[in-house]
Amino acid sequence: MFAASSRILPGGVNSPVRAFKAVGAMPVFVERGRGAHLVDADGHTYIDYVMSWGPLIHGHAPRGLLKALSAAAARGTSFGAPTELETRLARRVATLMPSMERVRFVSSGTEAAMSAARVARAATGRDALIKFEGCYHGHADAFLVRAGSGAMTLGIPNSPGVPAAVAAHTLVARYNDLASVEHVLDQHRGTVAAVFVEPIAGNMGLVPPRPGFLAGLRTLCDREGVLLVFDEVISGFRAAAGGAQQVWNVRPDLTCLGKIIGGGLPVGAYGGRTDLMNLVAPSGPVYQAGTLSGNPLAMTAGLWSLEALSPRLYRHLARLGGRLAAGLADAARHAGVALQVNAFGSLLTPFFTTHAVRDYETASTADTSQYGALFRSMLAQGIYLPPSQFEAWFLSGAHTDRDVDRTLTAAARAFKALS
Ligand code: KE4
Repeated sequence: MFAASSRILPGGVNSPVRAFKAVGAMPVFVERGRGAHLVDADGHTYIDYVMSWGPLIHGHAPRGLLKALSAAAARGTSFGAPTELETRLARRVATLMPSMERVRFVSSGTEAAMSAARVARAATGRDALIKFEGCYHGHADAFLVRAGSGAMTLGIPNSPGVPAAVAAHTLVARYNDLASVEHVLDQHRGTVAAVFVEPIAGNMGLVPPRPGFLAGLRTLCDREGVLLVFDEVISGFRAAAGGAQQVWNVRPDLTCLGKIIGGGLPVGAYGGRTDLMNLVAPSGPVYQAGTLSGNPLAMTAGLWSLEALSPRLYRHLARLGGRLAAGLADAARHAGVALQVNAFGSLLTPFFTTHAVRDYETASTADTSQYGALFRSMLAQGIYLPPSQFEAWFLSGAHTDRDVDRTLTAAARAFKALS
């Protein structure tokens, strides 16, 4: 299958990280997903910790979602006209994230971030954006500057094809380092439209914000008349029902969403302050549009997913995530393998390094060949991990204690072979 796909698709895949280049293995072709498990084209079953890179907080193919989707599909797949579903999902988003007073749906996190950048530039009349080294906000030109995720994994954080004139407006600071942000703001006073941040960084591997970092960004932005944009494509509805902004009680001016908001179908969203979002066409002059924006099937999947969120789900995710993170650290210690496990709720990344991982620089000290060896050993034992040291592992409501036990047993075996 990979040979056939490689003859027609660049690298044989439709998103780089899926090609397993960074972990020295042949990509798995999936036949189906069920709960927390994947079944590949050869009939092998895996416990899945990619979960489509985050959207599937309820696991693969939940019965209620399939029922809602088949009923929606019977009414038609797309109209290019408003449906009441879009209003209902926007209201649900605004209830969970009160900072999102107005919401616009798009079809990916990339579209959400690039549109939020356009609104921020229009609202402030300024061109520069500040992002953090190792953070990833999708593949729009402005954000492919020292980007994380697949760009970091493949060692192309600054992609060819991005005009120097565009990259020049993207300024880069160090994650978890307010002084670095202050320095950039001092050097570029009056020219910065917005600071874009993953409030919990997931694209250099998982790096939670240090105490005071997010509140510090809010203070600096207020002082400089700069907009604060939270990219909650990963953390939204995952860190908590109200995302990272609820956990740390910091109110951004704009928020970007994706993944969970679509329940596995293509949905992104951006939104925030009414005065800013009223700039968006047709209520204002900032143009942004999309054939499949607000698609009824995607809205149905998003509604089902957000309505199925519950305190019990977050307790389950926190407990299992905690068990998995602690168990990995224990297993590595017993095997004498240097491992730092960063974790937050149902997100985690084990870094093969002795350094505490707080930013891109410390994440880069991780031994990616050891991660590759872990990946291959776990895959052979029926555990499907993110195929990159610089990604987060995702749990879902469908994962069980038995899945975590099996994963830890397999990890102990993998670490022993590494030591
Ligand atoms: P999409 O365009 O892929 O829907 O979203 C881009 C994006 C924006 N912001 C954050 C914080 C993100 O994590 C992402 C996408 N995440 C990656 C995985 N880290 C998607 C996986 C892939 O690129 O195949």
